[in-house]
Parts: sequence; C-alpha cells; structure tokens
Amino acid sequence: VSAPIRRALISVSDKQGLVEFARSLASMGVEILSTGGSARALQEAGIPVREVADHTGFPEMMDGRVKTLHPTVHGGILALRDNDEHRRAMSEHSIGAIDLVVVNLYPFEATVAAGADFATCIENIDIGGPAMIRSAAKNHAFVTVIVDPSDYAPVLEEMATGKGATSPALRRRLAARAYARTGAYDAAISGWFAAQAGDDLPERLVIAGERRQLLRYGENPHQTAAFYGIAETRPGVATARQIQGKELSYNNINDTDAAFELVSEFDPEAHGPAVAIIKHANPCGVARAEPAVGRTSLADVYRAALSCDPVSAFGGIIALNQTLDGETATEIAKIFTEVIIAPDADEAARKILASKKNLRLLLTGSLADPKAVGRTVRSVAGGLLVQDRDNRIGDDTARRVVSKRAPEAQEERDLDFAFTVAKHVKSNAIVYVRNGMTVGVGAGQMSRVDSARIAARKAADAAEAAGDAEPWTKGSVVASDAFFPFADGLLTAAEAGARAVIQPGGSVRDDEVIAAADEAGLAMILTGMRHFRH
Ligand code: 93A
Repeated sequence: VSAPIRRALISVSDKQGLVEFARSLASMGVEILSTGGSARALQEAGIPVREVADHTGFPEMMDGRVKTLHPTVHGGILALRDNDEHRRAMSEHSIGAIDLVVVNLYPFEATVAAGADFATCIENIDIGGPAMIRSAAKNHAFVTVIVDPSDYAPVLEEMATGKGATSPALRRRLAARAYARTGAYDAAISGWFAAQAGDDLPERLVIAGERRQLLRYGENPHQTAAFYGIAETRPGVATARQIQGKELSYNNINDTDAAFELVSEFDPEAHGPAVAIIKHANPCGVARAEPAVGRTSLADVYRAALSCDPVSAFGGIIALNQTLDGETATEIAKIFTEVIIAPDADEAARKILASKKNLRLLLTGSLADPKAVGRTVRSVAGGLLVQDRDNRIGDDTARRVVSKRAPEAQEERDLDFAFTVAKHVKSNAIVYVRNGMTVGVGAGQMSRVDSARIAARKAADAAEAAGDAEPWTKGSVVASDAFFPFADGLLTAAEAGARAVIQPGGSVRDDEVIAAADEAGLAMILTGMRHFRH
C-alpha cells in the first residue's frame, strides 16, 4: 500500500556516502531537491538535482539561517496524502509532495567538543534541519526520514524490492530514530547553554545516551540491560578499546569502572606503578611501588596487590596505572581474571594474553584525571540523584595531626595511600595498609567497627596464606572513610597492631577518639573531608 518515493529532499552536513546514495535514488527515478552545499556536491558528481531555492521560489538567505524553512517544503512533507483538504491545499499553493527527507544536522556537538567560541557554537545550532526531520517523522505514514548515513542502505534495499516504496515498519523505525536524534541534539544544546550560564544543575535535566551495547543480561540473568554512552570523553570503560576477550557484562562494566577510577588516583610520575584488583565494585587488593621494601616493577606491584586477598581476587578485574608489560601479563595469566584495564599494553603482554580467549583486555590511552570536575548520576525509584564527582581527597587546609605522636615518614606515606583507597571502598570503609599495599579491606558494613574487624581478620588470613606468622596488620596504618563515631573501631585497629590512623574527624566524640589513640600510642591525622561511597 506504500506509494513509491518520487521526490527526496537532501540536506546534509555529513556528506559521507551521499553521492552513492543519491545516484541510486536518481537511477530509480527520484527527483532530488537539495540545499546549497549538498546540491553542489551532487552536481559535481553529475547527479541531477534541483536547488530548494528554485523549488520554493525563495532564495537561501541570512547566511543560510533560512534555507528550507518554507511552507512549500514543510507542506510537501507534512501533507496527509489521503486527505482531500490537504490535497486541495497542495494544489492551490503548488506544493509538491516530498516523500523522502534526508537530513543530518549542523555538527553542534563536534563544534563544542572542538572548543569553538560562543558565536561559532550558536551558528552551529541547526534549526531548519530538525524542523524537517520532525515534520517527516510525524508524517511517517507517508514519508521516509533518514538522519544517519547508516540508514541509506536499508532504505535503498526496500526501495529496490518494493517498487520504489519503503515499508510502514521501516518508516516507523526511522521516525523513532529521527526523534531520538533531534532529542539528543537539543539535549546537547541545552546542556551547553546551561554550562554557559554557569547553571550546572539545571531545572530540567536532559541526558542523552547512545546505546553502545545490548548486554546479554543485567546484574542478574533475568534482567535485560544495555550500556549507554553519554557525550563524555573521560578515559575509562566507556571509551576504552577492547583488544580481546568476550563481550563485557553489566557487572564487568561496573567493576571495571570502579577499578580504573581507583587506579587513576595514582599518577605513575608520583607513585610509580600501581595496581588495583576489584571484586563486586570493591578493591580486594591495591598496591603501588615501594622501593623501601624492594617493590619497584609493575609485576612486583601486581603480586603485592594479589597477596592482600588472593581468594577474592579470583575472577576479579585488574586495573593498572601504566602500560601492561609481558612480565606482569604472565603473572596475571596464572589465575582466572575477568578484565584487565590499562592505559596501554606492550607487544609482549598482548601476545601472552592472546591465548586467554575469554579474558578482556581494555586499553584507555591514558588515565582519567582524578581532579576533573564531573557529575555522577544514579537512579532511585522515580528519580535521579545527581552530584559532583568526588574529585578531591581530604581537605589540605583542614588536615592536621591530632595525636601526641606524629606519624613517621613511611607511616604518613601509607596513611595517604590508605585514605585514597578508602575513598573507593563502599562505606563503611576501613583499609589497612603496610608499605604501600593494602593488607586488609573492610567494605560495605553497616557499622564501622564491623568493617575494622573484618579487615583485620582478612589481614590475618592473608598473612597465613603467605606463610607469615604475624598478621599483616602488625605495624600497619589504617584509614577510615568517615569519622569514628566511637573509640571502638579505632581500638579494634590498635589491637590488630595498627600504628597510625587517618580519618576525617568531625564526630562529637572526637576528643574521646583522640584520647584513645594517644593511649594506644597511635599517630592520627584528621583530613577534614569525608569520602562516603554507597
Ligand atoms: O541554518 S539552518 O537552521 N536553516 C535552514 O533553513 C536549514 N535547512 C537545512 N540550517 C538548515 N539546514 C541544514 O543545513 C541541514 O540540517 C544540514 O545540516 C545543512 C546542509 O547544508 P548544505 O546543504 O548547504 O551543506
């Protein structure tokens, strides 16, 4: 029942595939109307084309701001072909039907991303294009709309087999894509405007995501899921190149993000190599170079991270803060690992991992800037929670030693490392560290003292697994993501053998907690900044 396409309007900024497509249309007897630049491209390729300005009898004007905004164009798109009233209006005003609208928009997003000035961004807001796209999509019962060169082929296929017509099903699908495109376009524009106005929590939040991947399932096999990319360029799981391995799962993506965000805290220039191993979005081992104990290579650092909790690390996600090398790849390949994410991997590493068919290797090109401003979004029933990304660690102006004993240099190094890791552990977070490696991580408990106990027990387990007589909390330091509400959590750490503590402070019982630290001979730093993570 669909009528053949007889007239098309082509107005595209992205001219990829245009000439081939238009040539096919012309060969099927379709009359082509087109705007300035598009018309020129077609003429140069020898394809018969009529300028829209000829068609409307109205010239393009105002630097192209007005070229297709004309009743002859919009009437030709919007007219209901089976409505007598509409047909009469068409003939009365000499409006010819337009059956196919091929438009892609001024590259607003790319213009902003390229850092163009305000006026250039404004000029790249397309008005006539979205108007035609929306008109054509509305009238999809009769009109075919294409907003992306990837849809040239399916349309030509249907025309070839359908006597020049497309099917209602395809037109509907294309209409949905068309509105998604204009919606995303306006989302980008509104987001940019809000940012220009310094209003980064606008009254109406418009987020446009692009589906990157249909996932096999969600957090559990009975949940459907997909991964959407948003217009952000932060290096990480969304932008990484996957070198090998099967498709990432929902949980893989979530955990890989946690892993890479954590390891990105450790700039190799300042910290040397660093490795984080993640399970269920929590670190089960994090380490960095510590020349004082002979830990210098990336492989050494990986072994240290693994030794913190080798049981949990099985099937984990590994993030590295520098190029994965062959020696480290050999070590990693010894146990089952789901994902490795790193800025890069050298030839030797790639060769070694190539035999592990299922292991995913993701390369990001660089670390993510931990200080960069940004937003996090999470859903609750009926709403979204939006906040700044936690892009700080402690408050340098508030940080102070509150204990009688000041931390020694190595203790202080470890305290900072522990507090940084704690920021990436689900609350209540307690992290024991010794010589640049976590030795016990307590995560996600409802009480802080439980996290302190669990972390200490895990440190004892780790020592036992490594054949050490003493629990690894002996001589360790401990970090807490939020203040100790009572002295009990701190005393648990002291009993386990911790020598120094770092925590935000701010409890009404701080004095009590400080007195307990002094009594146990602990050094203690208050950072003045909390790092909950839920
Ligand atoms: O400046 S506009 O908003 N005014 C219009 O009337 C108009 N009509 C089409 N931009 C308009 N377009 C856009 O021009 C199209 O969406 C397309 O991106 C571009 C194609 O221009 P050209 O064919 O001259 O390269």
